[in-house]
Amino acid sequence: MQDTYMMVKPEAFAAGHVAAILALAVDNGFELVRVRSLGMDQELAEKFYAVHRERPFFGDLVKYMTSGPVCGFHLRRDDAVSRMRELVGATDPVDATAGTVRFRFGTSIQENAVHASDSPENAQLELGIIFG
Ligand code: 3AN
Repeated sequence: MQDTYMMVKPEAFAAGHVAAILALAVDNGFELVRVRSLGMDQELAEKFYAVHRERPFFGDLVKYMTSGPVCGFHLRRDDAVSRMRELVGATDPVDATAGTVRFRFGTSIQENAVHASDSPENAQLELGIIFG
């Protein structure tokens, strides 16, 4: 069993997609371990996305992630990190395969519905940041 972190981003939260996204995860064999809804402040968003600090979109990303509530899920299954990345789909929703979360709910490369950990190490870091 492996743990991962998935987070519904502000535009998908505001559009009412939290329950549908969680249902997709559960239907794909993920067990819900913990859930937390929160509003990220600038300090938390910068810490969460610290790996992207040097990217040109960092400022916009932090502004976006602090624009409204998000909902974080601690999820578990075998091979959870890769399975969740498959379920979430490509970063840009226009490149995402039909049936993926971003295909269904993403609206742009930045407002792409959800975050999902990209490695088991980052999953542990992110779970620590959000759930303590
Ligand atoms: P992913 O979320 O698919 O792992 P990353 O880690 O490259 O993608 O990017 C983290 C987040 O930064 C994305 N989920 C998206 O919100 C935003 N992002 C990535 N690339 C861009 C871009 N070119 N322009 C604006 N925002 C971006």
